[in-house]
Amino acid sequence: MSKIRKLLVASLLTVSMFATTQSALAADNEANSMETAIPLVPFGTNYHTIYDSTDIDWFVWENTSGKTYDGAFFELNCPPGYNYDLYFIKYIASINYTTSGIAIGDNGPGGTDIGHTTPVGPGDKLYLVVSPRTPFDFSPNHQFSVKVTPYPL
Ligand SMILES: [Ca+2]
Ligand SMILES: [Ca+2]
Repeated sequence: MSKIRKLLVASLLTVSMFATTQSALAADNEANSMETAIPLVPFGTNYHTIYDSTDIDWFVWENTSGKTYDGAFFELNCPPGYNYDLYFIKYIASINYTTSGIAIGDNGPGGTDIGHTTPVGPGDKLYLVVSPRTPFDFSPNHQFSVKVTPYPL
């Protein structure tokens, strides 16, 4: 690799690291309510932080595909040493936007909390709410991730 190319790669890496840090910081006060929930891209992994003991983060996936999925899995991956809780809320479009909510089972610090729902009709909305399990479970420097996986494809 030429010297110039190496420099270019190094500076690009610096820029992307900076961008990641910036978005994590800028996101601190975001997504604290249903109205400001962060849209989830299905199958994508979405990273965020719980920046203090009172922070909560809302995410939403709306089934805009026009089709009915048999179901969807969703998950929260906690950063090592931290335990966050996952609460799931479903809006069912075909039943006048009936809402139901459930706390997803806990798998401890660094664990993955996994839930499942069936079916997911057109216009349904799946909300994921992430919160600290104890007053000591938060870190602006460690990201958790959430993911929703509808099926079949
Ligand atoms: Ca938040
Ligand atoms: Ca947990």
